[in-house]
Amino acid sequence: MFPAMVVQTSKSPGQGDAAATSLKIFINGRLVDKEDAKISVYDHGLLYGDGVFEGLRSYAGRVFRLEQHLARLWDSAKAIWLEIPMTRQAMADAVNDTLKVNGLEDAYIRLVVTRGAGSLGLDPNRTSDPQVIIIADRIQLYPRELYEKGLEIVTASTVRNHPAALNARVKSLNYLNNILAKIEGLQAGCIEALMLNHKGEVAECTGDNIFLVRAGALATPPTDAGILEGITRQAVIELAQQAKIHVREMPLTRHDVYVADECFLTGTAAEVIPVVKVDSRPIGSGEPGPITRKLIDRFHALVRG
Ligand code: PXG
Repeated sequence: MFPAMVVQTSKSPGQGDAAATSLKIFINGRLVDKEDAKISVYDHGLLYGDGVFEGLRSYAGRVFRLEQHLARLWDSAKAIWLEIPMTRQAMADAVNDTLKVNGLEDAYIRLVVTRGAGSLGLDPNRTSDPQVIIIADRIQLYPRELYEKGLEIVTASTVRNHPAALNARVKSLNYLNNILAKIEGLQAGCIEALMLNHKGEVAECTGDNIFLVRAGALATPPTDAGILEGITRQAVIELAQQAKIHVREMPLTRHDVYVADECFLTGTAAEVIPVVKVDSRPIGSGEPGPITRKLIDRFHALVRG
């Protein structure tokens, strides 16, 4: 367990008032200046991507679905035999304290738990002191016009991790699978890319879940398609059900995407964003559709209401 939280201010000479206003980062129970927020180069999070993380948002100072994000973080950690050295309640308090000390209301929050520093070998038993890091910073949203005009995406040739290799439900520090697909998207001029699973079915995008609309109903790949069970995905499923829109979690193919009436993505950073073109094919009318717009409005009301 960590000692009571202390706020440390950089003592570096010459920083003057800037140090006092510097962003504070939580590391292992301490809030330190961004410049002083450092971990070992022997940390297995760096050496092997051995660790887990979460990305959260706060709206008007309130963290959206904090308990669900913490539950997913603890599940991810359990799946990789990593014990988080603090309680969930202490983590929740630390998240709120980190927001408050930085005076942030609308923020993006990154939680990171690494395996800790060890020897230059894979053996996790030869590590000590898992590092718990909380970064709260201003949010970098996708350009506003994309929410009105919609995104164009492409299918990446990089297949989503086989669930028996590294299950996509684990939000691990090894995101190379997604990054390789993201690079493919960027090279095609798209900020997101669609990933298929090892069976060739639609899985998800590199950092967002995918939904289709067909004949007035929603469809999204099921958990066992090898996807991260997005918190935003779950919120949108609930909003759709409240709006009496039928939702089916079912295996989907690229064909289903191409012939959908509407398509949108969900994620903590993106919220709900329309997709209007996939692999150069216009989806539906080629403009954000009415069900997508309705769910965007309902999502805004949920998080900001
Ligand atoms: N799929 C994947 C692979 C993700 O990483 C989502 C779906 C959406 O899940 P949530 O719970 O956010 O609705 C994610 C999460 C970032 C960033 O910094 C965002 C994610 C992951 C990593 C980094 O923008 N999205």
